[in-house]
Amino acid sequence: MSFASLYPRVTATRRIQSMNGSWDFQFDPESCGVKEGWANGLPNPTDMPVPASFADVFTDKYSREYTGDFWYVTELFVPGEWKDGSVDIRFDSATHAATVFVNGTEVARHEGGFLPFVAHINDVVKWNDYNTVAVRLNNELSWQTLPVGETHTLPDGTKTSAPYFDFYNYSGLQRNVSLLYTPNERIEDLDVVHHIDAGPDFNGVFADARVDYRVATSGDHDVEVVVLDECGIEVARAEGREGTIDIADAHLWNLRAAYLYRFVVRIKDGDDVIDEYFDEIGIRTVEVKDCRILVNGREVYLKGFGRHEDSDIHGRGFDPVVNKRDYEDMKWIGANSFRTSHYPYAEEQLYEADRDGFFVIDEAPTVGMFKSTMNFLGASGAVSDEKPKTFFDEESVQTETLAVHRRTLEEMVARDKRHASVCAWSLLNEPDTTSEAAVAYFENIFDLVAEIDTQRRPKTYASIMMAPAGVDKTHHVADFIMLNRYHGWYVNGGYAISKGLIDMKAELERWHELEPDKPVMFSEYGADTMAGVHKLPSVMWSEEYQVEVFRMWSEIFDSYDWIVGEQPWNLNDFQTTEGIMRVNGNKKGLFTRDRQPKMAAFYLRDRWTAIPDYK
Ligand code: GCB
Repeated sequence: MSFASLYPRVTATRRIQSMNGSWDFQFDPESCGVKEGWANGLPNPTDMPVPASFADVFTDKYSREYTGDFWYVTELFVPGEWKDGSVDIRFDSATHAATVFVNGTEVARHEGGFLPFVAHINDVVKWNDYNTVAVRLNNELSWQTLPVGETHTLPDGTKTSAPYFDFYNYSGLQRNVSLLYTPNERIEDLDVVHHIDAGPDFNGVFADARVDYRVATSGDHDVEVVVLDECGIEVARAEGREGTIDIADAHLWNLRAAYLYRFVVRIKDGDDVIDEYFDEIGIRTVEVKDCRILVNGREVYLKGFGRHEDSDIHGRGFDPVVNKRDYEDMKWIGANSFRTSHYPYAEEQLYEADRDGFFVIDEAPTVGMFKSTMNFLGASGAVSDEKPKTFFDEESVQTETLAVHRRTLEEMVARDKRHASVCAWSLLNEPDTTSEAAVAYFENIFDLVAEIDTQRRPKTYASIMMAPAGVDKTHHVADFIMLNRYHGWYVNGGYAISKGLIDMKAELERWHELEPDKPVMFSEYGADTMAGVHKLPSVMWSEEYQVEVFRMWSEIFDSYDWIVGEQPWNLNDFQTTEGIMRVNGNKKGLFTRDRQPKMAAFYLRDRWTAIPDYK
């Protein structure tokens, strides 16, 4: 797993050949592809761009809604001169489960649609020749997939997804696919932990820093680490697989004022470089203390969003252009943070957040662990009387789902642990925390992350409105309390909005009694709003009403100094499963799906540009 988690880079010793482009594509509703030899070529393919979700490129509903097995096949030339090294195909994501074949032979399997994996292909490849690469994917949801849902079969035999979440169940090869060449003896992992020495005159920007590092390799040769500043000037170096690097007067990574050092790692044999890898690393600390979140020892106030990787036609397919626009919109509005709701985003997003100084709450794809009316039953048709009400009471959840969850967290931390922008982990979104059965499960996964994240970042989960203070049974595991609350929309909507303010304040005071040392932040609140609908006086769905909802929330946030952040739902409107609760998608965006501001975006811009990133 560790090699798979290193972001691919070309260096003195490493090569990358992009496998993005047009692949052959075919649905396999009978799951007969393996038996019928589709791994060697598809009988009746159409072409499909990679990366992209397949759903929205089609014009018929059967294809868009397709649930089950489906295949991607391409031809791959493998350079003969790469024979002396390791050749691997890296899938940045394959949603949700994948089996990879090269020249008809299975080379890898992976479950989980939002994290990378590699297929090692040296043993099956034809060198300096063309090879057939086939991927069988499956996008069905169950209680053992993350995210969680069900798969139903309609009377005509077609399968359909019933997600326990509202975002559309986009799938396919949605991120980059690359062919990697690395030396056989190679760097497989790099771990860094930062300490800063902030003296009495510390201004938050420069401080003497100590970086504890650890390099994992697949051989025995010596390792060197060289640190370059942003001008390419060497500022420190160290020998050995683990040790400490001192950087005097280091330029720290800060919110919206990033600084990145280049850490170059080499395996050496005398003067010969056996392997070289580098990463752009920001030096910063993050901790929770006395009701505050501190970055470099300074108190931050988080302004930002819950987001989605979602855009027109591309679906969840990684699109650097749309992504860039999201960052520009976030900067324009005065944001300094976001949560990767509800799955780990493409690594390119995190590199952008590193460069732009965004505080990222990195969320696992653990959404939908709540069996109730809030699971968008009306929208998705996921109603089932057979299942118990409480998700965590189910035995298979405590065994199989827990194992999947643990493996996913290991992959997420391995991939994202070096990013300065990743300042906190969200291990679940809106789980059912009302039952005792959740307690041991939560302790298990929170302990795991405490153990594997050497930077010991704060950990939390997004709390659902039906598990308020006093009902929620798992908050003891969270380092800070993160609330999704919908006063002004799902409850206390419209004219009753003033009651929302009173009810929310009452709940907040209860939280503070229960957890007097933990800061609280809001990771969701908002109102569905159709861009262009205006009404005086306001009604729900109008742009005027969305502004009123945000004004109400601002009043709440400004009432308590232990509230450390506000992240409304959502940066943009996004696609959902069709249903009675949504008008062609979730419309709680501050921006439309084509990334244009609604009226409330101007309200928030005025508010946020007046609130400093550091208190
Ligand atoms: C939530 C979920 C989010 C939904 C949102 C909504 O609580 O976490 O995924 O999109 O509510 O708009 O209903």
